[in-house]
Order: sequence, then structure tokens, then C-alpha cells
Amino acid sequence: MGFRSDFLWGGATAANQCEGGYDQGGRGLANVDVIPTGPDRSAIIQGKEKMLAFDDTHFYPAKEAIDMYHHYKEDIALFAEMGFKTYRLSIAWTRIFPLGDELEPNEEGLLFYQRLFEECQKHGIEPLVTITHFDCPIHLIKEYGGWRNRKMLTFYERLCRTVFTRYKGLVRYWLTFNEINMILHAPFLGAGLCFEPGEDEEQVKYQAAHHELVASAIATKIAHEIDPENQVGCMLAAGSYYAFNCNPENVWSSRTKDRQNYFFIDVQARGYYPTYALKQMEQAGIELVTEEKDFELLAEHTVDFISFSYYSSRVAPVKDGEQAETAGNIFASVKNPFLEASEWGWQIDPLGLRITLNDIWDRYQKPMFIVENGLGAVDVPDETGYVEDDYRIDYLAAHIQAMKDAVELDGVDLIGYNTWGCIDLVSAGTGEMKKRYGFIYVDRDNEGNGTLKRTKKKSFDWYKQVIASNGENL
Ligand code: P53
Repeated sequence: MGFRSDFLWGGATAANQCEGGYDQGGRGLANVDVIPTGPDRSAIIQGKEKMLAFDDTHFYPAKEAIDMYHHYKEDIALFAEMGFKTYRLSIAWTRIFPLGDELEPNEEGLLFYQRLFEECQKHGIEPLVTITHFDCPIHLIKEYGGWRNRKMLTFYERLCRTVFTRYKGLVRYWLTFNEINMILHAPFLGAGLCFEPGEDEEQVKYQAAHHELVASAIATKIAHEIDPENQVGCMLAAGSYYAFNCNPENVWSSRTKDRQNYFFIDVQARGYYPTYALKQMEQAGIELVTEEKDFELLAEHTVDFISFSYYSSRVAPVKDGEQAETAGNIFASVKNPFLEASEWGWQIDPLGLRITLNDIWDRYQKPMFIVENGLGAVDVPDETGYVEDDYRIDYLAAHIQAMKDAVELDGVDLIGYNTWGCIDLVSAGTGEMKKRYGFIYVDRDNEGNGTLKRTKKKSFDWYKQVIASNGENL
């Protein structure tokens, strides 16, 4: 009983939130570089305000981040010390194709990840690589409008072919798009979309989504052709919706909200547009421009496994609508009175993870991989830099227990678990450093001050023994 013996314990990061070195090694600029901290961030992420270059009045945390570009050996050694079986990271598109539409890749960028993967291999760590984690080259946004343009398929295919070929034998696990449903909530992050005034945003978002879905199928096809050992997954920002109460209207509302997110995974896992989505688009007047071969690609190249992030369950909007909303999350949710929340207002619900695992398993019957989970909190180090983060241990222990229940009591097929931000990094939602998830403290603050020194937190040794006991000692 318990987790499978080859269970993939580990942690996750994304290039733009940890690497820094934004102008090193011939790297080009991406959307994620030019998103500042502060009050303008949210409108930019949603594509409602345009920022496609740096200005003097904002702070851009991704430029240096935690400088993993220069610290990766030290950081991977620390992951290995915890016993990581896997490390999820993303490649920065603009390190490999600085503009995005070149015919030839940038060798220096390719070499950077080659060395990083070799470092993983040296420590017996299996990399899990997200091909795009919210990044889109700025040039492709300016020149083509990001994923609204069908030409993105060609550029993405070239990126995939390049990395699958180059890293054959070093990488076997791939994710095509991070949190693909995020395109609906944060379209500048999800697809490099900036909207023009008066534009039909839903039309643009679903057209871009279609392009990403087809691109994902093409990536899956090529990955399998280049190396039959390759395993390709989709990636959902998950967290099942609850109905606020048993009013059938509210139950229906929660079903509708779940489907909005599952739509993407339905296509990637089953290979066709679900009927409810076709009907909803028709009713909303959304007309997709598609090609015949798109549907063949979708049908023939479904994903090998389903990966997802889970931070919280959600509560669907209420018909008679007097209920308070939770704070601090791109996903709007009605506040659940039965749950406590993090300092950022994200509600904490371990049983919700068991529910979500069961929902996804029942829906797809494909192996699942939790690739993000964790608690963003303010850590206060003592004079030596040590953080006693019992609150983080409590959160993770409760979620691992819930996941164990789903495996042992419900029989879901789960292949791995990665905590988010296993080393402190820049928050995607807010751009803060203060919102920390790591087992490893990084000395850097919201304004970019600090020595970048890495220090193990209390949770470091705790997670080490969780892995060593294959999840038995929580
Ligand atoms: P931060 C919102 C809701 C669910 C997942 O988020 C989200 C977000 C974005 O805020 O994104 C994922 O850093 C994402 C990571 C991100 C992580 O959640 O805002 O894949 O890039 O850092 C946590 O606390």
C-alpha cells in the first residue's frame, strides 16, 4: 500500500521566477520580464494594459529573480540533499530563440539547459520540463500578437523540435503549457495577449486557446517520434469548484465553472472538443478559425498523463450574490466559511485535494502528477538566517495525507508530487519575494536587496524524511 515505489517526489520552479540573468547568454526579452511589481501588474497580466518594454518608474523582479542562472549547481545540490527524485523547471523560450521566429537556435541558451540537465542527471534527479511557463517572446507579441496568431504554431513547433532533439536522453518528462486554463484569467501570461479597446476578448482568448491546444498536440506527436520514451503531460490550474449551497442554481453554477477549466484538459486528454464547449461558444457568438487537420492532430496525439497545480478549492459565484469574495488570487472565488486562509487570502483545503484528484481521475483515467502545491507565507529568519516554518510543514503534511487517502482509499493513479517554489522565488501573481514557498530561504526582498544567500529552513529536513519514507512519515 501507499505510494508507488517509483513515486516522483520533488519540487517545481519556473524560469522567469527564479533564473534572472535576463540579458545573459544572448537571451531575448519576454512578456514575463516586463511585468513589474505594484498596482499596474494585475491589468498587465490580464492584457488590459500594455507594457512591452522596461521603464524607469517600475521595478521588474524577473530581471534578477534569485539568480539561479548562476546558482543552479548549488541549488540542485540542495534539492539532491533532500532526496528529490524529480525537479520541475521551465525553459525560457527566449534563451533558445531570443526573438522567437529565428530559424536557428541560440547555442549558448541550449548549452545552459544542457549543463543544468546534466547536473540533475549527476544527482539522479529526473527533470520535468515545462516548455512554456507563462513566457512568450516580446518580438512575437509585437510582430504577431502572440497566440492569437496561427503562425505561433510554427515557432512553437520549432522550439519543441529543437529541445526534444537536443535533450534526448537527458529529459523524458515534458509539459506543453503551464496552467493552460490560465489563458482565460491572465491572458498576457498565458498567451502573450494584449487586447485592443473594444475587441471581443472572449473570441481572441478562445482562438488563442485553439492554437495552443493544437500546438500541444503537435508537440506530443513530435516528442513521441523523436523518443518513444518521452512522456508528455498537459497542465491544469486545478481546484474543484464547490456549490455555495444546495440551491440547484448554485450547483449548476459550480458545474459551469468547473467545465470552463476542464475544457482544455478535455481536449488534450480525450482528443476532441466537448459538446458543452461547442454549444457555449455558439451561444457566445465565438467563431473559431480552424483547419481540418487540427482535429486529426487533436484526436491522434492526446497526452500521456495529466498534471496540475493545486493550492485551494473554489466556490462558484452565487445566484443571489451577497457573498464575500476571497482576496489575492487571479481566480475569483466566493469565500468558503468553513476554511481558513493564508496571509494572501488563499483558502486552505487539504480534503479539496482529494476531491480534485478523484474528479480528475474519474474524468480521464490517465496517470496524474501533482506538479505544484504549497503555502505562500511570510518567513521571518533568525540571526543565523534560519526559518522555523511549522505552518508550511503543517500545510504540506495535510495535503500529502489527503493525496495518500486518494491513492490508498480511492485508488487513483498518482505518479508524483512536486511542491511549488521548492526554493524561494518571485511570486507570479504579485511579483513579491515576500510570498515564499521554499524549503530553502533566499536572502532577497521585494525591492531586490539582499545577498542571495541560500539557507535551509526547518521544512528542508522535514521534506527530506518525507521522501526517504516514501510519504509514510509526515
Ligand atoms: P503565486 C493563481 C492561481 C493559481 C495558480 O502563485 C497560479 C496563480 C498565479 O498567481 O499560478 C501558479 O506565485 C503558477 C506559478 C505560481 C504559483 O501558481 O502568485 O504556475 O507560476 O508562482 C503560485 O503565489
